[in-house]
Amino acid sequence: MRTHLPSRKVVAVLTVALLAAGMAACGNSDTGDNGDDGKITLGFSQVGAESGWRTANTTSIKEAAADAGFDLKFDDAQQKQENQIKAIRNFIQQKVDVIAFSPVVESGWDTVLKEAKDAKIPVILTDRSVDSADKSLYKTFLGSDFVKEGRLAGEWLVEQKKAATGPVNIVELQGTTGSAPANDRKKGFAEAIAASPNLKVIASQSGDFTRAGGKQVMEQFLKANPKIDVLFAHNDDMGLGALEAITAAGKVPGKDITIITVDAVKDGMQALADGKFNFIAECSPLLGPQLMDLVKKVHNGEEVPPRIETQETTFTQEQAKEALPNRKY
Ligand code: GYE
Repeated sequence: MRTHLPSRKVVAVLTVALLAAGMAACGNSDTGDNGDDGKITLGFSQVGAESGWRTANTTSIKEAAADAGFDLKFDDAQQKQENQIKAIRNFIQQKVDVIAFSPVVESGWDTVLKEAKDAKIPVILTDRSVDSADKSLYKTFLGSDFVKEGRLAGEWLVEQKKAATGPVNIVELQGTTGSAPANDRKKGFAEAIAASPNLKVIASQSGDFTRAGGKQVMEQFLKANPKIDVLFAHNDDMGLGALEAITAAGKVPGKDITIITVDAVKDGMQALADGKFNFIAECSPLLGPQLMDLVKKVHNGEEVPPRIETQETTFTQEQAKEALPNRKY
């Protein structure tokens, strides 16, 4: 019986042809792609999973990388700089095409950034920046203006308390010690309230950007200070943790203590709409699509602006009620 199977000879010819086509595709690597599949490989070192902001940021980055068709190597540093340095060194060893990372703290990056530069792997900073004097160690920094966020929080408070005659006691929950958002939000807030002598920060400590940290430090603040009028928390999560401590101390959050936070993630916006928070300065975590666009550009050797600032707003309780139904994170 005759079959329609191709002869051995035909199979052999086809195989050779397919192999040749495959090799041609692989050999087409003048763009510097390291993988065999021609995809851009992006090594991304994330800070951790400390907050609602961070979770939304990770989702944004993973989704945008998939949409862009990149091969993403994602590492979670669990809020430790040493883990980030290790991850970056791994990316260099694996010869990824581009490295992006959100530096947990500002200082101490020069050596590893120099290693990436020597390996000719472009680096993009996202969300948080570094304090390196040598700006040639990275291509660009995509993220928020944290000083501005702190200033907006302070300016709102100054306006609210402009009729106050007596002292207004403020406690501050700082983010991770040494991180850009903690340093900068503290600075912006302090600048904004500086001209109002009755507004005074009576205690300021790190809650590490976590709910547990916010709760624990607020408990200490409440024990040590009988009169607290205002809480400025450097993110929603610490503010949310502090709510528990405030309620447990028999005080009404949003009334007895005015609460100002930063981020505007869903849980924070809910607390604001419910009257437990009083004001939020927004900080957008949805950096993924813009980051992937930059990755493509630096990979192609295109010039990119050295600083790209995220667009943000602020929310009062009324504005939070309006915005909440459409909030994506
Ligand atoms: O505000 C906080 C997170 O770096 C902007 O980190 C980010 C901050 C954000 O843990 O919630």
